[in-house]
Amino acid sequence: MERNEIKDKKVIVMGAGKSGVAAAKLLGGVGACPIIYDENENLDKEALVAKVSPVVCEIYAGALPEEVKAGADLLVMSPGIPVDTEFVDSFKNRGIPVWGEIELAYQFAKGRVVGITGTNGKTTTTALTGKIVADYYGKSFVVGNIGDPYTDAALDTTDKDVTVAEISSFQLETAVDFHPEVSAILNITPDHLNRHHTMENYVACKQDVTKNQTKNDVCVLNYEDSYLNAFGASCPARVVWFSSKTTLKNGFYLVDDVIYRATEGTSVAIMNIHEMKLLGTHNVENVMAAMAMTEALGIPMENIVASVKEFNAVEHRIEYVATVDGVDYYNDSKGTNPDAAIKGIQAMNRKTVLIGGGYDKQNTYDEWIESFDGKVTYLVLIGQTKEKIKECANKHGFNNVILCETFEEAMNVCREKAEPGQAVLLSPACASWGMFPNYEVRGKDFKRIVHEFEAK
Ligand code: UMA
Repeated sequence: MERNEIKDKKVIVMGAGKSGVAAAKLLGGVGACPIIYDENENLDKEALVAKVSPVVCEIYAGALPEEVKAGADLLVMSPGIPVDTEFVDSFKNRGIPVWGEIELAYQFAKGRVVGITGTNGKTTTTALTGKIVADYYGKSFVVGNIGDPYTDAALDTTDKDVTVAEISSFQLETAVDFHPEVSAILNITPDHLNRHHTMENYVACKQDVTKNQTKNDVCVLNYEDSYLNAFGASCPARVVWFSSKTTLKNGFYLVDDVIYRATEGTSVAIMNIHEMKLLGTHNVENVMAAMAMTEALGIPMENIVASVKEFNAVEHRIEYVATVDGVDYYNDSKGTNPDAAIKGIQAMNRKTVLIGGGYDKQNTYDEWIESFDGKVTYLVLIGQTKEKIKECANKHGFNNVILCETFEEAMNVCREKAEPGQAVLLSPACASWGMFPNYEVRGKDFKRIVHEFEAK
C-alpha cells in the first residue's frame, strides 16, 4: 500500500486508546475510511465517537464481523496489542498490509526524523532532544511512546521540521519503512518478555530501529551495554558511541564528572555534570546520547550545552513531589521494570520506604532487591506481583515487607512507617496495568495522595 493509494480504502484500526484515536483521525484526514476495532466489549462507543470527531468511523467492540474483516485493505495496530495472533495472521496470510501506528504516521509525515529507543531513559532523552531541537530551530515535534501519538502530529509536519520520536519495542515490531535519519538505542535490559517471549526477540526488536538506515545515517549506541557493543559492528548506520565508564577515542564519554567529545583520539571537554539539573549517572548517559544525536543533526555544541543546562527532570521520573512531616515523597512511577527501579533507588541518598509491585511482565526481581543496599527500610507491595516479589525479598534476607490490597492503603502504610529525614519512593519495578490504566495515572494518584497528606 502506497500513501497515495489510501483514499477511500477501508482501514481497520485495532485499539481505541490514544494511538487508535489518533490513527483514525489521520486516516479520516487523508480520505480513507477508518474502522475502529477494540477487543474490550464494554468500550464506551459514545465517548470514542466524540474523540475521533469530526472523523466518522465504524466502531466494533468485542468482536469484528467476518465481512468487515474480509473487506479491509489495511490493518493498523496500536502498540499495546500483540501481533503474534491468529487475528493478525489472518490479514497477513491474505496479503493485507499490517502497519503499526508509527508506520502509518511515518508514511504521511515530512521532514527529518530522530528515533529513540532503549529499555530505560527513552522518555528523558526524547524530551531533552526535543528541547535542544526546539531551542535551535524554534520548533520540534516530540511524539511516540512518550505519550503524544505520532499520527496526531504527522500531517502538520513540513520538510523543514524535525520530529523526535520515542519508539518502544512494541512500536518497532510493526514498523515497515520507518527510517530515522538519526537513531539511538540507549540500553537493553530484560523487559516486556511476556510480549516478546525471549530476550533474543526483544533485542532484535530494539535493533530494528536501524533496519532502514544506511551509512548516511547515524545511530547512537551505549558502549557499556554488551548487546549494543556487539551490535556496533553490524549496525547499518554510522555509529556514534557514548560511555559513562570508558575513555573513548571517538564519541562522548564521562571522566571525573566532565563530559568529553573525542574525535580520532583528540578530546574536548564539553560540560561539567554539576551544571545540569538532572541527577544520576543514568541521566548523564541520556544527556550524552541527546548530545550525540543533536550534533548529528548539525546543531552547534554550544547551543546543545545551553539547552542541557536548562533541562529539568520529566514527570514521573524520580520526580520530587513534596515534604510532609519531614518526609520527602518521590514519584518514580516510570520505574516500570527492575532496571529502571534500580536507578530510582540509586538516586536516593537516605533511608527510604519503597512502594513496589504491579502487573506481572515475567521479570525477575533479584537484582532490584540486591540494590536496596541497606537503604530501604520497608518494602510496601501492591498488585499482581506482590507475592512473587515478597518471596524474592525473603530469599535475599529482606523481611520488612508489607502487602497491601489498594494503592491508598499502601500510601497510608508509607506515611506511618517513614520517619522524618527519610524518603518515600514510588518506583514499582512493574507496569501499572491491573490497578491503573497506565503509569501516568499511577504517578498522578501518588501525587494527589501526597498533596492530601500535606493538606491534613
Ligand atoms: N486492546 C485490545 N486488545 C489487546 C490489548 C488492548 O483491543 O490485546 C485495546 C484496549 O482495550 C484499549 C486499547 O487497545 O482500548 C489500548 O491500546 P494501547 O495499549 O496500544 O494503548 P494506547 O492508549 O494507544 O497507548 C499507546 C502506548 N501504550 C502501550 O504501548 C501499551 C503508550 O505507551 C503510548 O504513549 C501511546 O500509545 C502513544 O503513542 C505507554 C506504555 O506503557 C506509555 N508503553 C510501554 C512502556 O513504555 O514500557 C511500551
